[in-house]
Amino acid sequence: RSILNAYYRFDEINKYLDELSQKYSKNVQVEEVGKSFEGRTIKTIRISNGEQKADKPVIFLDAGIHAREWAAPATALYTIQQLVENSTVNSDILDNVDFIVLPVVNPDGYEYTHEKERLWRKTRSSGERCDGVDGNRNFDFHWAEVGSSHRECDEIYHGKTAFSEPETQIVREILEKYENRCKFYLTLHTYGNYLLYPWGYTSDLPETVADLDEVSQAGAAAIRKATGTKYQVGTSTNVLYAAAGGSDNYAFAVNKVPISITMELPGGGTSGFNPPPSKIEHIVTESWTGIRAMVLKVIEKY
Ligand code: 0X9
Ligand code: ZN
Repeated sequence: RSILNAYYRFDEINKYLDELSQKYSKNVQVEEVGKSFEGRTIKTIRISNGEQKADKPVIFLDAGIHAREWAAPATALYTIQQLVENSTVNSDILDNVDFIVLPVVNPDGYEYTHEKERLWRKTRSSGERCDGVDGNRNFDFHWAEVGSSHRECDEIYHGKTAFSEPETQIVREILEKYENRCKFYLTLHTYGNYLLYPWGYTSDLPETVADLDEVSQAGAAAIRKATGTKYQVGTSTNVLYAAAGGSDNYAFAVNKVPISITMELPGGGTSGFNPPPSKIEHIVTESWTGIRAMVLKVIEKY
């Protein structure tokens, strides 16, 4: 079992992070950032080149806010592995920025998709009639507006209040902690091969659309060149649909992260959300090519 041929369970993921931090203690720090609704310990991993510079720019990558989107945590793990174990090749990145990775935002949901219901999307917080909140509708920016639901049984239920979920509070806290330092927030989802940037609640374009587009296009071009896979690039609203309360728009608008992108990885399997394990290696290596290109473009620009 390896990160290239299996979808790790949440405990295995945490163990993997801890092992890396022991083996590469100079470059890797694992931090407990809070607990999920069901009490699972949520960890981030910070990857640097070992120099302790308090004001170095930061890139924040997260995955797995939607439980069933298994290729997303797998890609986060591959990103971690490349940055840590292939650090010579990636010194062009780590000489310039520190990486913070939160590989599974929603571990309760993730484990639930392994144990009970493969296509569960939401968190696992208790409701009156139905459980769970769509984490990517729970952020406090245009919360409860377009493309989200006030009905707790719906897949896109935005929650009783903004940040009702401990898991989205954790993402908010990380964004706050690295405010000003964070130049790039990338959130991994599946599926459909999209690189999406704000806005996600209106078809209007942000003022800095040219910067967002330049970084996203760099990612799409690198992937196209490497494997031929095509990604569609544009604002969430204009290329996918309008949906308010997402983490990407919150980071961009509230924490002023200049580049904030949702990457919708390739689909596979019967539902689109379950590419067989044999496909993991192709998906994660291809995706890393795009992530690397976007990161280098951000470094060049900021
Ligand atoms: O609907 C979502 O949350 C994302 N798509 S998914 O199929 N993975 O559920 C897209 C989110 C794009 N960003 C915003 N609308 N803010
Ligand atoms: Zn998603």
